[in-house]
Amino acid sequence: MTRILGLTFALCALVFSATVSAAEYEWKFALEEIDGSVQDRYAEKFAELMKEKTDGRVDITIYPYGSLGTSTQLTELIQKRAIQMAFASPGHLGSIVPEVQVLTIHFLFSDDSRVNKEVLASSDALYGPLAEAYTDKNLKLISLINEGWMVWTANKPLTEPSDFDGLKIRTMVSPLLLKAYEAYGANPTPMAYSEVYSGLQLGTIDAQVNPVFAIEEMSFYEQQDYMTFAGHLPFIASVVTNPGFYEELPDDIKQAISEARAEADDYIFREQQELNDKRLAFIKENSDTEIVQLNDEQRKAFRELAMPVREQYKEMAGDRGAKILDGLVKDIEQAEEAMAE
Ligand code: 6CS
Repeated sequence: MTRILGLTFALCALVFSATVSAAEYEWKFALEEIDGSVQDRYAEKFAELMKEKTDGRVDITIYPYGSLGTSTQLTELIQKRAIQMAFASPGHLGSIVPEVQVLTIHFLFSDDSRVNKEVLASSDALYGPLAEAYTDKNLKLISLINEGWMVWTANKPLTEPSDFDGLKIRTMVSPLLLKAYEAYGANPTPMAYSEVYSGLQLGTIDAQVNPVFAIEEMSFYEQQDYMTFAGHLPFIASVVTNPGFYEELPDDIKQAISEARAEADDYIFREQQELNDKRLAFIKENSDTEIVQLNDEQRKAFRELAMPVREQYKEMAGDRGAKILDGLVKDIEQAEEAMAE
């Protein structure tokens, strides 16, 4: 009932927010993050590039988190063709597209962010069978971007798996994330992004995990004494549209999307690194939060426990999921080799 009411509210908000514009195409781009975030910076750049490349024929309005609903509600708005573009993080989208949870598996990606960028831009596994899985759920995958390394925050350092024993760590809602943290002995608690701060404040959760920029802009660090960097997973988000809407676009607009996507991907790769660095410096200067960096030996203990989660992924995502996982592992290895040359 709450979800239906939320969606109805979002649809009404969209109707009332329609503005007069001279552009031939007016698109709404909804974010899972607030103003100034990585997704906001990406959307701003994408909108600017689309305007330039189409001589103003495409005008994109950005809707930050909170204006249209939770991540899952934004995905529903895309499926219903009520909005034209949105971010959909695998950590939430996995409840709708099980195969996308491959992008939430710990210690699968390279430690080298440049390798991950290449893979996210052009992996055959991701833009082949994974994109097909999106289409089956009435979504079109436009792009995949890396928003920075996920960091664990808690009121203690999390340096070995036993530190997770019974820890109530908030996760996004995709079911594989629960398996990932259960493998470390934790008590994972899925909830919407908007509820995390109060969850930490009221003690309904002990810990959470997000990239640095988000820990700063959502003020999570105010409620947590430690940030532990394990390098276990880059935060990946997908940019989506509606397949029917996309197919009806003329070829020149589709071409502009393809070019704008490639340029915005390059831009955000640099921008997110700078933003994450800047916000970590801010947290260090403005709080007593302790920063903990795991060494190779410590990471190995977590990696070993995370390996069986790959089999659990295959059980959840079926034959197509198995093909995506095996293909992605190869694509990462090949990109690592190419980077080493
Ligand atoms: O933790 C979350 O739910 C959210 N975190 C980020 C950084 N972006 C969107 C996502 O919904």
